[in-house]
Amino acid sequence: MEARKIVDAVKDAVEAVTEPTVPGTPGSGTPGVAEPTTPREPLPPKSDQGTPEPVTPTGFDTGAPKTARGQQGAYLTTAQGARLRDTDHSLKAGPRGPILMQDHHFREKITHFDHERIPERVVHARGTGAHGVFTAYGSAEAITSAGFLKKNAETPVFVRFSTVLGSRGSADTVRDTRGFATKFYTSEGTFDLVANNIPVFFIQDAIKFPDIIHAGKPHPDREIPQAQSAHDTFWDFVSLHTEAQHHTIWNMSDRGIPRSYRHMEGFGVHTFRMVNDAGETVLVKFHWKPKLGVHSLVWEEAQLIAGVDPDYHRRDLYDAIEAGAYPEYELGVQVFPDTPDETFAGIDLLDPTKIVPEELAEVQPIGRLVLNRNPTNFFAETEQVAFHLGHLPPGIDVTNDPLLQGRLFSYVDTQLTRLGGPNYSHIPVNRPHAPVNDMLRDGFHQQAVHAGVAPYKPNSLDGGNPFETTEKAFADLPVRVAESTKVRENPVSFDDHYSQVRLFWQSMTPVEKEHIVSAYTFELGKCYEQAIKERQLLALANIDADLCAQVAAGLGLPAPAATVEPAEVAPSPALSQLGQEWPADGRIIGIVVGPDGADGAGAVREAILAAGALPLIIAPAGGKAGGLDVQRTFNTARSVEFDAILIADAATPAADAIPARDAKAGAAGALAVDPRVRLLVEEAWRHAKPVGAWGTGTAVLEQAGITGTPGVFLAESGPGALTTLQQFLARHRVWDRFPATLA
Ligand code: HDD
Repeated sequence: MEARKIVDAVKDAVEAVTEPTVPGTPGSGTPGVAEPTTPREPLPPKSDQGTPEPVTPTGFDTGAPKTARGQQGAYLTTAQGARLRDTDHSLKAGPRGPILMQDHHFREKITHFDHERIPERVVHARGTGAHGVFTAYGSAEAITSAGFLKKNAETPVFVRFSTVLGSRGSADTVRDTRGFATKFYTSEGTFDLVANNIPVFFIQDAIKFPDIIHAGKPHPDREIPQAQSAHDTFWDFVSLHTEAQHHTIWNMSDRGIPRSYRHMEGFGVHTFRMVNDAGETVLVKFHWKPKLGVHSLVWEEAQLIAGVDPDYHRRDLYDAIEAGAYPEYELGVQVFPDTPDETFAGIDLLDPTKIVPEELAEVQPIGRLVLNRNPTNFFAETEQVAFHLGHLPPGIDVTNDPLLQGRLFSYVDTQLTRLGGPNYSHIPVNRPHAPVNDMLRDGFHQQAVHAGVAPYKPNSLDGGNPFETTEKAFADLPVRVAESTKVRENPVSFDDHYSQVRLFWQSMTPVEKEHIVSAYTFELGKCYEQAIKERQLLALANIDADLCAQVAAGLGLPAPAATVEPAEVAPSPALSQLGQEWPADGRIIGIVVGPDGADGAGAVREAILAAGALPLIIAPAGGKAGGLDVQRTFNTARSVEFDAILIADAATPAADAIPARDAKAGAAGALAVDPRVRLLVEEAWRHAKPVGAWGTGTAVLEQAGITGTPGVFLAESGPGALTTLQQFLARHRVWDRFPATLA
């Protein structure tokens, strides 16, 4: 009896709060703009929203509509095109009854949703992509027959940038290698240049790839840490497997935390072979050089961004393209004679843990890439794009680099799981722009309606089609393969694991060296196993005694003696990121104003825009500040978003807006500075960014105690501040401020 009462009471209460309402109608409780009730013309489908066109060997048109899967028409339909009256309620046996099995719309909707996810990439899972155009200079015509490298040839491309270790949802700014994979849709077949922002690799033989990746990925028991190399298994592996030391020092340098994908070099890593129309061959290494120069974050900044804006690099690329600040890169090659020993200046060109310093072989520009279009749909394009080193047009071929050889297997293999079968080249983003006439048939997700009856050769039934040809065809070069016996061995030249690591270290400026020492100290400091730290210190001793001593001091451990005689190396200045000046295009400058704006802020904003950089007005609240549109408020702004800060107004807050813990801000009688503005300035200063002020803004610099330090300037007016600022931005950071900071 008691239980019955409780049930009734609950029922009454539930009925009281479930008065039926119509969404979007007055009184329905739906805030803001109501859902439109009459259909409008939808936006026209974008060019790449169609289904893949039917591919047939003979050009047979199946008559299928070309845009069958683009969003079309005003009315909702099932997957079969039947219009629907209601997609908000399942079909039930009465309003309170169970769902009926016959609800085909419910089952279609939920089943499709249940299968929306595909496996993330086993490495490089986190990434972002863009479309662009590659224009050849013609300078490579003498060394390759590839049509897309002929003078002024324009080739559409898709690029995907990525980190390596993290999962799909991990942060962008972690310390890691970055992928830089480019698909050139050439008229002679697709060419994929699957590159990284580091010119060497951890391993010399592809058979070790699962080992290095298992070591770098999170620990298998706890699945932590995410997207990090600062843990025991990574350092366990690289300290034992010392050929990884070269790649590792690049990761520990500022290259491991790029400022953006627009500020990053790319390297094909391996040596490739090019062949010209006369059949002559050369060996080449590919380099991408960013127009904006190579710049990096500082470590504390990278860590903060990972929390404040984990999509930082993805957002940067997307916003830059939307704003018309198209990222640009120049493609270059180092060219070497194709000699039987495949070495250059004593460097084994088949060893992917070695570079050829640019001072020994100049990088010769062969074309320019402009990224000018964001994907329409992230999943369709960026997630489904599939790269493969074996996608080679006539004129470019592989070498026997054992890492490259293994990659030739892995990239096709991995797509079979990731994209669910062998027909991934039918996915729009993967479709070649060259005519396809293969004899591959059937399989999961087949999109082509192949005509003909004889997908085999030789045949007579299809008139002997398709025919082989020597004209513009890929040729397997008659490269000599040494007569040898089967072995599981590397060439002896691969045994030198330290001399080029030393070369890298010795090519760094003092600031860059300081950052490398901090990075090693941080990462090893996160390891638990004493033996691993000691073993890595031994590897550092074999690289450079000074490097080892500094890291050992940071860890509080003795510096071991080297076990390998240090090599004599000639530093390569091209490896340093410092010492040059670069355009300030697309750099982001925060201008702090008060609630009523600030004198000169509007003029300086215009001048920044005219200089090709991006000004963002930061004010106490959103909306307008003295006629200026406010883009960031004191609540939403954080220093890491900006390359420089200008304070036009001390932005004096109302007394009660200052949190109690900051009540001591400023000396007695001084302007009260909003603590968030002070934090903005202090962080920017710590990260060696230029900071300037005029008017009452100068009070902020004084209260932060940074007046008179390098890169901190007081200007008479807004335009005056910009002139000074540009000089600092050209060098990216105020390097003189290091190493006084611990960034
Ligand atoms: Fe790899 C993806 C770059 C060695 C196996 N790799 C992948 C991507 C890049 C690279 C940029 C992401 C492509 C995308 O955006 O879809 N990988 C490199 C470079 C290497 C390298 C520059 C050394 C010079 N990779 C390497 C080895 C193996 C693989 C030695 C295996 C033996 N890589 C793969 C893979 C991935 C991949 C498992 C994962 C997703 C994919 O291929 O499509 O096949």
